[in-house]
Amino acid sequence: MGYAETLASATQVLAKGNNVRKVSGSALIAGDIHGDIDSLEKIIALREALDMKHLILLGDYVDRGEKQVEVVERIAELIQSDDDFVPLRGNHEDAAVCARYGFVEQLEIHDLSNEISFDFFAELPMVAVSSAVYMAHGGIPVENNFKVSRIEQRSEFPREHTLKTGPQYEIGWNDPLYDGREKNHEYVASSRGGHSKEWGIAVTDNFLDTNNLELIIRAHIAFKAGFKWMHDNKVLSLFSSSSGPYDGFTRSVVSMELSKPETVTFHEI
Ligand SMILES: [Mn+2]
Repeated sequence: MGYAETLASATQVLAKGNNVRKVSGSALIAGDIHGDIDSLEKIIALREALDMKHLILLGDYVDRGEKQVEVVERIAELIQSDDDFVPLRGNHEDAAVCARYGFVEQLEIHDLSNEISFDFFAELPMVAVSSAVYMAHGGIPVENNFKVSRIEQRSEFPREHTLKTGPQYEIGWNDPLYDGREKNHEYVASSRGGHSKEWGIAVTDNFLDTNNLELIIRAHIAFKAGFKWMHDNKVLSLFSSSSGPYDGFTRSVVSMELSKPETVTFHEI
């Protein structure tokens, strides 16, 4: 199958699911990929080697890096053969962002369809959740007593090629405050612009209490070390690309038992 057929088939598989994927057992979890096909192949091989049930990718497959089309096609391929593979939607899986940061240009170079690509991106789930862990690309919406179940039904949140506001948008774009600022602010407007926000530890605590969870694992910030713990170890940020502008960055992933946050184990790939 070529790119168009592979994505169209994967889109049909994804359309049967909702915005939130329930996960349990063991998992390998990775952050931003940004066109780093070498990273993606190593992540897939590591999940096999460690015999992890799930592979959970936290989004941002395209823009900036060198092999964006290859990464998207590989993810679409895996979706068709593996129910335990959970690729979440990042803020870069968005038509307006891709027009600005490189993927639309890559599609032109490879003579591939924008429409098929963005239909596929729009069907990706936003969130994976276990009995203890919430996983999303950016994180959580700044909303008092926000319940994960509120965004579950795809019928209430139509899949848009471009997200502009609302809980889905904030899940893809928001960042945790850190380096002390998390204790001084409930939330602030994000330096990323748009409607995105940076949230403090009070929002993390309210969210975890409301949903009876213990840990948030998210991506979205390019930490050179590949990861950062925040909010008294209740938020873990991951980054897993060393392609393009991220040359020299450490690619971090974690394996864990999804019901036990204390089992988080780091791997450099
Ligand atoms: Mn991002």
